[in-house]
Amino acid sequence: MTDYKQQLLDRLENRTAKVGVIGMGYVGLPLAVEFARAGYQVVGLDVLPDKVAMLNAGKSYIPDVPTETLAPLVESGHLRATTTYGDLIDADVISICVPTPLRKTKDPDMSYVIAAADEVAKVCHAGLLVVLESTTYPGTTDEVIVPRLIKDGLAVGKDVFVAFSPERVDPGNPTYGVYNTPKVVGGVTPACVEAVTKLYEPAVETVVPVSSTAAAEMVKLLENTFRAVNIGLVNEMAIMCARLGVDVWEVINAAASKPFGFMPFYPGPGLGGHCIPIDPLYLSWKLRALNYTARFIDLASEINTSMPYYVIDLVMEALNDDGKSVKGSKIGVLGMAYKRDIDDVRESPALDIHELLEEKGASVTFNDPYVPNVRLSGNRTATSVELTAEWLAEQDCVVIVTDHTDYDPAFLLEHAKLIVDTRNKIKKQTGNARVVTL
Ligand code: SAJ
Repeated sequence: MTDYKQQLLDRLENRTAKVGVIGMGYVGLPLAVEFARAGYQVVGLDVLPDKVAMLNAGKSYIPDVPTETLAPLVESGHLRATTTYGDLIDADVISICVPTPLRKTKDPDMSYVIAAADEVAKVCHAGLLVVLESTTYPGTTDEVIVPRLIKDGLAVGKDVFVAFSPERVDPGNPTYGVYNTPKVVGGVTPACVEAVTKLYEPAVETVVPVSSTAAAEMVKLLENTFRAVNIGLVNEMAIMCARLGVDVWEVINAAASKPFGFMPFYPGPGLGGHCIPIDPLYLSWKLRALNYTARFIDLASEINTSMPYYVIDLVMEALNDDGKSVKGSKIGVLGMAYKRDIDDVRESPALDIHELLEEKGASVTFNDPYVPNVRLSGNRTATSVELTAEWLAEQDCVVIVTDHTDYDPAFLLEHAKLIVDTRNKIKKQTGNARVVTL
């Protein structure tokens, strides 16, 4: 009688384990790299052939994974990519890192997870460890992954091993990556926890086991709900401070002098990214099914999604002071990415602001050194314009939406007439332009 748990532990211990990672995106690729660095044989699976071809050529398309890091791992054979699930037939571990977006109706879109789980079921065998990394509602691993793996009579914790481990990738973070960010793991059974801990131990500095997959799923949702709610709080503080004639940035920075019991968050033009605006709504959706209303999540979402409209109000008031209307004005948007120094525009509030200004009749152009072009509604594409003194001078108003480090406040102040600064980028207002800050 084969002891599949021991067989798996041995393969992980001596690094002969073959690890499949499904989804070569901003989560899967950095994870695949750390598994390869740890010495495992890693096969990265993605549905996009172009991504697979680039990876097999040792070229990275994820800014957080330099090509210089990736190439040697491909050359040494520790990492290769494929579009074929059949290549995972002899995997000892399969990690699922696929998107968990929202549908237009704001409820979870589990189609990517289900599609991946159905494919994993086809290559499932005794001795396999499956880890779900995609952020999702509590219960997903037990309710969606497990049933697909045990259909041929395999027993969880004896023949197959199943766990959840939330991804904690912070795109563009120069300090924390997969290796030095503690990894929370929750297993269906104690044997599953033992196996998933053994998997991660050589690939990350710290493994943090919790008692169940639901606990691990909930850890991630607490982390991101914490951010969404606090960002919503500080966005409302910005609106209240504006009503009071108080500088919210001064208030936050002074509050941040408190060495305990306070953590600064900063107001902005809205909440972007594929995580913070979305993950908490997975939790509130799940609780609605249990007849409970997650009021903090709903309120934070309401405030955060209202911020682009608040920015439009600031622009209208600023132009009005100059005797102008939005309609017919030339407005330049600085930064389309959802946060500084990255190229990702998913859920970016800049897209809303660009569209809302156009709807009010403004002629809108944008500059973003990281985003050469963006897709707008109606299948239109807008292209980033060069940030020149001439372009700035042509604008009736310039809106700083993403405070990329590339933007030089002195240059903006020298050449723009009116700046609406939603990120407090223009700390000192010496210069020609009139500046309105969120
Ligand atoms: N934002 C604010 N005010 C703040 C902080 C952020 O308006 O004080 C905005 C940002 O501009 C951005 C959005 O919120 O539009 C999300 O910001 P974020 O810093 O949470 O960035 P993400 O979503 O790329 O990364 C986050 C991780 N960030 C940090 O921990 C700092 C973390 O929450 C998760 O590991 C990751 O999402 C994820 O994948 O869940």
